[in-house]
Amino acid sequence: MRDIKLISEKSDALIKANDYISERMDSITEQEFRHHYHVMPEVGWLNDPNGFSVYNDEYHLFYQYYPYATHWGPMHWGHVKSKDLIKWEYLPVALAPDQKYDQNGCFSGSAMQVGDKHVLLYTGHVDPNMSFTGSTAAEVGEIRQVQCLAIGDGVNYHKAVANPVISTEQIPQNSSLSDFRDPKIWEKDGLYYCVVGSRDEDESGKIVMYQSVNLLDWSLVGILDHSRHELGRMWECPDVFELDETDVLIMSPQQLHHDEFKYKNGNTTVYFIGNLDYQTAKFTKTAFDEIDYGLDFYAPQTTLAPDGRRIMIAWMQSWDRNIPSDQYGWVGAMTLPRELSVKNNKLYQMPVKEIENYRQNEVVYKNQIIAESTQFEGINGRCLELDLTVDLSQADNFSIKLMKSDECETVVTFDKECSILTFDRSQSGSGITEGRPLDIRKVPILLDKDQLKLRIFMDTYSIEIFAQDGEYAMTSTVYSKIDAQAIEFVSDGEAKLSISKWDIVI
Ligand code: DQQ
Repeated sequence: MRDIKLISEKSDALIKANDYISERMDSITEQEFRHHYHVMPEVGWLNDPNGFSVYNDEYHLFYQYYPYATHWGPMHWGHVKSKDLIKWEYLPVALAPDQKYDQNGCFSGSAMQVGDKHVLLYTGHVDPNMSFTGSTAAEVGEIRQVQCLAIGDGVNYHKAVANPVISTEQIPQNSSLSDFRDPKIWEKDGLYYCVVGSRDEDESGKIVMYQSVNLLDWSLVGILDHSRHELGRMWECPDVFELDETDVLIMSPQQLHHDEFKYKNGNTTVYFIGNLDYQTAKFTKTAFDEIDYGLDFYAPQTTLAPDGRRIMIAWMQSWDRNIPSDQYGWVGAMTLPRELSVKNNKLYQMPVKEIENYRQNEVVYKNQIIAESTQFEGINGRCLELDLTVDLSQADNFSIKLMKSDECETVVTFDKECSILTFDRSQSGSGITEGRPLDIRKVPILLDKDQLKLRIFMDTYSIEIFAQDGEYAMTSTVYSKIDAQAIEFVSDGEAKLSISKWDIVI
């Protein structure tokens, strides 16, 4: 990599953020109201995963971060690293909004190792209307987004003197200058590429691709795909990768029209499977679908593990609603990292195998007939994995009640007649009072020989469900009171249940 000139001194904004967190670190020990095995902020607000990458044999994950409050504000990049994707260590905040081109936020972006350096590519956000304390007024009159470079050693990061490296002039014609963000960088055959989320003049989303030989000079290759008013207004957080001999594009479209089962969350995430032509940037798609059918899953990003696995992580939250954990001084968490695969032109996902190293206190029941409400000794709790197979040949439906107490429950039901799996948190007493009143999601599921297979991961305030060996995923937050620990099974016929349960202990 050619020598790239960097701003060497640390800004006041960066020092202030790190001091603010350090001063509070000792009091962040009240674990009862924090997640145990999901990445979450030390204190304050977290949204999108950023810069998910392997650097010097360790996984690094950055995140959109506003440490000073439990609401979104001028974005910093928080930072954690891990040897195994499950146990994470906090590192200093890597980026703060401190330059003219990112004065109102260092928005989402990505990272990769180049030589012995860790390279970050992120969006500089300038918004003259932002009035958060600490932000300076922009000199331009309109919102502008540009792409910027920072380089570091795994702990400290420095912005390039040449920033922005992709400026407003390089945005294709007919594209918004204010919705141009979230670069994902990768290298192929000695060239660097990045895709950036964009919005067309016609008010529909698109993805733009650039190419570079040296990380500083970028040229436009073309447009991967365009929503044509069918799939949202702005396409955020794109990611492109090769997997199982095909190309995959994932992204997070805003303002999708929902149908009976899909795109319920307003802002959701989709994948395209197909072929990317590196000469024209055209992505020819052969299949597409929503990535996750839960209520809280957004802005996923992937990285390639040293052993060749493609791993995805996402923000386990949705926009546009109050988030009850704010009473404990934090908001937002990541999903479990998930291994992706493509089978029969569909994207499958399963939690990374490393989570199994943290299983403890195994409890197993085999071939139990569920004919009425049933609880099993040892099957309860809030921080655990359930692995179950249900034979439904003698039953029409089957439910699991999770996070149950006398006051609340969250129910997962499979209805055999319609072949639909439903997640229902409407009785969870979760305290979601504002925003989109979305409490129920349904996904049509095909059973194999009447066998329903579920893996369910619960942490303090989350439930992640992987059905039929990862063909379907449903991820949701549930802010039920912490004493809601019971688990109950119900069926209208004679469902035959085999179940294993482990506590997840970090
Ligand atoms: N969040 C970031 C943007 C991105 C959006 C700002 C998606 O870069 O488009 O916090 O959640």
